[in-house]
Amino acid sequence: MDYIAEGTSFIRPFSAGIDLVDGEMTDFTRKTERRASSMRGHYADAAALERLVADGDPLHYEVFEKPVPEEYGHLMYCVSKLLSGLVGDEYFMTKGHYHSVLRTGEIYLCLRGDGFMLMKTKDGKFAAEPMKRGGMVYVPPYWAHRSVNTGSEPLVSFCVYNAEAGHNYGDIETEGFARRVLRSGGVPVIR
Ligand code: PAN
Ligand code: ZN
Repeated sequence: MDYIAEGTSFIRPFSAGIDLVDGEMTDFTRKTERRASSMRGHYADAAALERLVADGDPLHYEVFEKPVPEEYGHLMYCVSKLLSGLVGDEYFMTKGHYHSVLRTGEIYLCLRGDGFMLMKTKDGKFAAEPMKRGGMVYVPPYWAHRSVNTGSEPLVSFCVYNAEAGHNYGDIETEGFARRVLRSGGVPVIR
């Protein structure tokens, strides 16, 4: 097998199932759950978040994966399911992250729901793209990304990114995002 590149494992092809109604990977081998208590420090209204934690600590989102080797050449992919809800006036959202290998991008294909992808760079650029069923969002290299569910049903996406990317959550914990998505007059406003 001298055609196998150094640093890129050879694996057998495989397939995965996605339940498009429930927005879940049906044969996942890893599931990450984030509840209200995992989201401390991210929402503007910390007291509202603590009330949610005390009131059953509801699920905010789940990420379903059948991971591949975290190496150059492989493509990691997942199904991300962000539930509908509010923390104070702020819509449920993901923690958000930069990729540890900053020069790696990502594609999100939205399968269900309504929301936004918020994106930011280290030097202060900001962007927001709508997410809705059938819409694709391209997250270029260097852009941190966070999804926000502004609808009444789960916001579900299929994500694909370089498998060696890694996730840097720490910088977002300290920097935050310049803008938030809030419900104002019953509709989402980015400010
Ligand atoms: C996605 C995210 C997923 C959850 O798969 O990991 O939506 O968001 P957080 O990772 O910010 O908690 C992705 O962007 N992977 O790179
Ligand atoms: Zn990512």
